[in-house]
Amino acid sequence: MTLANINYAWGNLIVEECIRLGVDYFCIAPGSRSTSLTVAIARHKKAKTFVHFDERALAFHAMGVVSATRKPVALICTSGTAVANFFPAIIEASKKKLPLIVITADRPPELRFTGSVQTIDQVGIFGKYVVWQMDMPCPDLAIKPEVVLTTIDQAVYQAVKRGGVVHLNCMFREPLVPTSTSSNNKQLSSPSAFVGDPVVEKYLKSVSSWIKSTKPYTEYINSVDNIHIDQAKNIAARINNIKNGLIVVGKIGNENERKAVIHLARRLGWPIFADIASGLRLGEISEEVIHYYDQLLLTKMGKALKVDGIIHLGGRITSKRYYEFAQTQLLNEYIMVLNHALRNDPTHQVTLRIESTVTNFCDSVGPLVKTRIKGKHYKDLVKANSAIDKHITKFLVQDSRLSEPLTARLVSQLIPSGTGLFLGNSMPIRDMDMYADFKGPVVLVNGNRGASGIDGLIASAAGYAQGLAKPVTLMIGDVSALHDLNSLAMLRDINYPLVIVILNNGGGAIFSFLPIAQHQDVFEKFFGTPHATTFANAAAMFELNYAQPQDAVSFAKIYKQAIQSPTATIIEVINSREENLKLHQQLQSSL
Ligand SMILES: Cc1ncc(C[n+]2csc(CCOP(=O)(O)OP(=O)(O)O)c2C)c(N)n1
Repeated sequence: MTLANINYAWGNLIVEECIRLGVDYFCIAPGSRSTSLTVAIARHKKAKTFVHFDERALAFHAMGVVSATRKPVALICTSGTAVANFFPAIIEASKKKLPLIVITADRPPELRFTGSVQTIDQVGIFGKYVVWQMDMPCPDLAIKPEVVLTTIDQAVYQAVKRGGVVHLNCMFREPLVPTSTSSNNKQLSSPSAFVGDPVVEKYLKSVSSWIKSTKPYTEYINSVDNIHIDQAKNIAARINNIKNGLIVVGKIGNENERKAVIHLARRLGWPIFADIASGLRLGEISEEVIHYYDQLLLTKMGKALKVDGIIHLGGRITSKRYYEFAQTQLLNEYIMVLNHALRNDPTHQVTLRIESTVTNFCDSVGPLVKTRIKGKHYKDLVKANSAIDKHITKFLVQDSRLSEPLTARLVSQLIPSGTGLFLGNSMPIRDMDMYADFKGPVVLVNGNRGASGIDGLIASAAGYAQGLAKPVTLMIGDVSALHDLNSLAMLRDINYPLVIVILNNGGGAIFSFLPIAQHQDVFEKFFGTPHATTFANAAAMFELNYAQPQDAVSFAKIYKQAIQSPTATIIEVINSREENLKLHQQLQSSL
């Protein structure tokens, strides 16, 4: 009966986290599918409950409570038309901008659209009347308990911050009634709430420090304009408790933000892992920046690296290895600063989420953190960073081919300072992230990393050039270039030249790095998607300059001309996917 207890564990996680966030008034309508939630609420000593059989009236009651207390209230019902009965009050709450946390139970996916009893399509049912919603999966041992906690934290933050209704649609698979010995336990806010079933106990081990504490898993601070001095002191104290810290920087705004980050890192004596989109990678030669952190994480030293706290400033990180590294660390804090409210935490590790600009954060908190001398892990990283730089230079120069890593490195060296660099998905941004020469000029880096699509990249880069009012270099894969071929027509109408460096390896090179590449019966046709297309005729059709350099010297010559030309240019660099894979592997194993 472990499944019932996993359902119940999720019920307890949801309820306990709601209560820690101040959502302690639960309006419940009776029903079976919501059993895990109802029982968890009923047995929680801090939960205030109000039960009523008519969901329509219950929802209006909940809204009335919120309008009086201005505190969010939770509203719970079973699956089916019960959910629809919440709608009138949700509309009213949304018009009044009242924070309401609607949690509806639902059937598992195998029972949806099957004619199963009491099953309707509940996903997105409240449409534009909710400010945030999520369809939660069925409780499952394969899904970490942290996922449940960060979801509740995000839901309550969205409801309060944006003033409105959030909808969590929670699927539960039978059996629904818990059998764990905790069923008689009335002290559900204590760690003993989660004991009784050895499988569940093991499952909850990763959140044991959350269970022992009384705080929410991810605390949110909304300080867009100004961090209050008390909050700043509190944040600084948490940072001061970190012994071996690391700063990680994703996409950030401008030069001021970059300076503020370096300043903070110097004060803390911590290294910076800087993403290619951070603006701290190209032309930034501060010792704090570990440009080759991705490569470094491949080495023995990188694998042995241990930190107990991370400050993550700005957007997501391109390197997959970084996230793998973060998940192996025993972190006491993962502090994330980002200028919007949305969860940006794919590993579910963030303990403190500050909605603020990076400059505001660094200026308010920076002066309050204690100044430290650089630790040993820092000095080792700096040394390794410069060793990797030398190694990459040597490795790429000795190779006579115009490979994709070498092309990325050449672009990072040759691109004129202050112009734009737009990086396509999937290998171009990775090549630049791994092999760019940080000693090159400072440029403005961008890419479509929100959803990481391979569509619209030429059009986006053209728009970026127009918006920046500067020339832009676009590095793009061949499949992505084919995908957006008709956007070449746009290049006649923009005022600033675009240099499109197409890394043509005759298909999708990224897939050669994935385990599916071992399945030769399906790989080429369905993943590699080979083609023999080259782009000379496309350039001719759209009246663009075109060149196909064969080596580094001719690439440099052509690129320098292209970036000065008023007409857009396609520079096509031909490689094979097999050789590209081999080269990456050789380079990485040589480290
Ligand atoms: C619109 C869209 N369709 C499909 C994908 C899945 N996808 C990711 S990378 C890739 C292949 C890209 O090939 P290419 O542009 O040649 O770049 P390379 O992998 O060779 O660097 C595909 C199809 C996607 N990200 N976006």
